[in-house]
Amino acid sequence: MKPLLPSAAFLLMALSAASQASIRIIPEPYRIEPRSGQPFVFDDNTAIVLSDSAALPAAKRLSSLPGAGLPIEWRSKGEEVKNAILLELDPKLESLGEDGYTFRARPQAITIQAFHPAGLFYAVETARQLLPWQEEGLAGYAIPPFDIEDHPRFAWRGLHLDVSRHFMPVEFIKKYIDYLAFHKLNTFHWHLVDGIGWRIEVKSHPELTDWGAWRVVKEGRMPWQDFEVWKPGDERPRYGGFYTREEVKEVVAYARERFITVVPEIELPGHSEVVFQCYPELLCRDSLGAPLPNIGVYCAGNPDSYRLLEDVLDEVLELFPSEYIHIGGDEVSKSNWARCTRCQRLMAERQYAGLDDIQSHFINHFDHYLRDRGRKLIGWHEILEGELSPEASIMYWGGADGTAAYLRRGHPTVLTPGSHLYFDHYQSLSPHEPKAWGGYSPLKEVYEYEPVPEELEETYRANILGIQANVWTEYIPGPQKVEYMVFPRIAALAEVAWASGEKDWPRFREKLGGLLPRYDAMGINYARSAFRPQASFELDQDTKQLIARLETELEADIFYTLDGSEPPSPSASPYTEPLRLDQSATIRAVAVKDGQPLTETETFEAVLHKARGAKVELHCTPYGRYQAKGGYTLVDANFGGDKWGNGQWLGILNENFEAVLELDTLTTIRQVGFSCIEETGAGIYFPARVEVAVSEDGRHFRTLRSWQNNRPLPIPRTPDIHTQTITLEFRPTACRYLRVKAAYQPVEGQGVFIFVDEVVVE
Ligand code: TNX
Repeated sequence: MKPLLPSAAFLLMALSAASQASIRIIPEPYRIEPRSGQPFVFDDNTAIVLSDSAALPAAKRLSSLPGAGLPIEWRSKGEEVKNAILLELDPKLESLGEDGYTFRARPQAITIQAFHPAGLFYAVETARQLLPWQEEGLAGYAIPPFDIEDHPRFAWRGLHLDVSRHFMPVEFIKKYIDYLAFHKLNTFHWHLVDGIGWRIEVKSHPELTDWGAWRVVKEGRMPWQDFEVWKPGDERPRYGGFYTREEVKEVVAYARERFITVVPEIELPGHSEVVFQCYPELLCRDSLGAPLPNIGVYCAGNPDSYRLLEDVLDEVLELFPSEYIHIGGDEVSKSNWARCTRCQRLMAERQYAGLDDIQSHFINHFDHYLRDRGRKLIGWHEILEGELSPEASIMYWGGADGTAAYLRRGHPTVLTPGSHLYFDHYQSLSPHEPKAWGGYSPLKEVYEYEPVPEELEETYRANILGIQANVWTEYIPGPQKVEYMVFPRIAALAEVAWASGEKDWPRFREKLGGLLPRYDAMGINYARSAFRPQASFELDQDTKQLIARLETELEADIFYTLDGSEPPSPSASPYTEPLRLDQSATIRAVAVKDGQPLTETETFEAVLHKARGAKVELHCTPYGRYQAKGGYTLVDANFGGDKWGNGQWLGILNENFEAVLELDTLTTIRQVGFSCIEETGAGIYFPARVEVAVSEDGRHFRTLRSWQNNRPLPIPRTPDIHTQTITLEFRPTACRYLRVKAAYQPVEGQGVFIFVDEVVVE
């Protein structure tokens, strides 16, 4: 006979399994140890208990969690507590650092201890994720027994926001700071100045915001095209805004209560067009005394440039107590310096070898200026051009694979790699994504980012101050879209910045699935991009069938159709395994939760053309990172999509494209489609000419057809991305070999790419 009651051992096992499952915290704590035994259960008398006023801010924060409302009570140290959450500082926990804490849940009490109030603060953020978010009160809510010991991996855990390209209201800045705190981030990099908007009040130079905070709105132009400062009296509509000194103080104080440092950025010596629209007299001048064009760069030979910036920095230092002050320093256009009399004089006097030294002269001046006032300079990594002051710190924004080389330069460095942590980049490859700057950094890539390069010598590792994600707002007009671009990638950022353990994508995925309803409750407009089905195609070389895989980054049920109808429809099927296709098909797919589609429907064309899987000989050399799968890229029945940097496109630089495809047997063909992509602003152009030739022996080719690009020249440089299939039709022709040539479009004074993908043969 079977026993009616489960054994005690089984009960214990079940309990500990359950407790483990429910402790889902982002970022992952250093150590979580589930314990056996009874849970802690809240009732109407549960209180927060403390014995030290240093713990009071954390106690208040805990008490104000949604639905918590727990009373705060005082006890003398060491007194036994029951039915309470005890918050206390413990000098013995120094080894956990200022941000570390321990969190123990037992049936009688929850005990939170830390060395420093910052640690208590982070423990409360952990508690926030353990408690329910509905405003229903906690009575009856149970917390399983466990121990947490936690501390962060990196000291600088940053998130940046560009408020120059688009102004963000101060209420939103506070919300943003709350978002950082929720994710245990501790540095808010406030990008207050850039070429098209000055956003911080400066008492000594009121023009900077009276004029420089506003720009003329121009229909159909991007804000930086024909940028023009708006001045009172102008009838045209204006756009902009700025933060008053009072607002800045408010933000800094708000952040400090959350253990967040606000690092201000004042761009110099470049990215400053707006400054010279306010003060044209500061522009570099040629030998006749005429001002040089406003390319956003300060004159390095004019003492007034330094005076203005020192005045600005004096006020910035008053408002911001941060150790680091960011001075920009990225992408400086230096050409004026070569033509400016004063800059040339400076160069001669100092015997500088080149323009990079002028840049260093400028940067190092402010390095000293800040150091004399007890602060540290940090700037984008381009400040290394020339000879940078050894004390200066760097913010590295190149690709993650270039990190080690920069760290070996020996400067303290914050890593903000453009390859992984640019939250202005796309989160999915779907054409439904709202316009972004370019680039592609999906959630999983952010999560998988490893800051410390394996090959980096131990001695240089200490140069890593930490990591940060950047949010540039060229295409982000306001808070709603900031939230879209930042969430949920901020959760992955938090993991990389805080957690020390092995990466565990399935666990992160599951934890984030649990966090999304909380984001909903917080009213956050997070992106559902991680629920957009992505298709990948693989050719089965034996059967020549196309295997189509559908997947989403975050867990969801996918429904698809092959008849063109919109899923979830009666004809939709749940996706359970890869599809094997014998002929071309249109796959439409969507992720569904509780019967509701989570995103727009994605459409994928599966194309089974006659050259699929053919042998390919390339007669050109794909460039650098744009090798994709080599010649096979052209016939893998996989289409590159509309992002040229996604590793699915072949890029050829300053060279004509040429490939020979060898079909399995003599085949009759009547059409060739040449897939290409263009972003003229990035130097990628459609070809000038395409030509198709055929052969039966692979040696003697006969040209069947050619195509000529008849666009008027010069072709404008724009950031728009276009894809095109250039189709060449001809009389049905039997062949074994097919040669495709594409000539690149020469452009005066610059390199030109051709980007090619599938060659579709029908
Ligand atoms: C480069 S990254 C910039 C920004 C742009 C960004 C767009 C850096 C230091 N400078 O000015 O907004 O690219 O992704």
